[in-house]
Amino acid sequence: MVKWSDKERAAITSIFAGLDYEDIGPKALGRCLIVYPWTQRYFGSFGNLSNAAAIMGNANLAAHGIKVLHGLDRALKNMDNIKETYTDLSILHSETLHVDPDNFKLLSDCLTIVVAAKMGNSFTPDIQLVFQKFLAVVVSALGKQYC
Ligand code: HEG
Repeated sequence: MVKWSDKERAAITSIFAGLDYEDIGPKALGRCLIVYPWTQRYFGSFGNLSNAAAIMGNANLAAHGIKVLHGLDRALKNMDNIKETYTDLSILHSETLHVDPDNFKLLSDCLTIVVAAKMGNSFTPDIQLVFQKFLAVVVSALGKQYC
């Protein structure tokens, strides 16, 4: 099981407390679809994704980006039990949505970049370390029900 020090818990809580979900969520998901265009295939019903501007201006995608970020709240509130917390969401992505689990890591990298850009100098290496550790546990948990 993953261990979290008090310092790591405090850092994660403080990073998320400072995030504007409505800004960061759409930017992270939009960036993922632009940088890794094959991830667009899961959002065929969302409307126009024909170029970068269309992706960043797509309201359905923006709403979904916010939803995904709120999905991370579950991990935040259950840091000692992240794998079990995501059992249902992992099954949904695997069995219903057929999302290739490699894409979780790609989205988490885009999220890291967007958060880093937003936090600027406050995104120190120590903060990056704990943020990426948190996302790595989430990515692993979301991939756990694939077999
Ligand atoms: Mg997923 C639905 C969270 C990565 C494609 N995603 C959802 C939902 C949540 C969520 C909370 C709503 C579930 C529900 O309706 O019960 N997603 C989530 C997280 C992460 C992630 C936390 C990774 C950090 N998702 C992800 C990736 C893709 C993807 C990488 C595809 C590239 N998600 C996806 C799709 C849906 C969801 C297609 C259904 C969207 C819809 O039709 O409304």
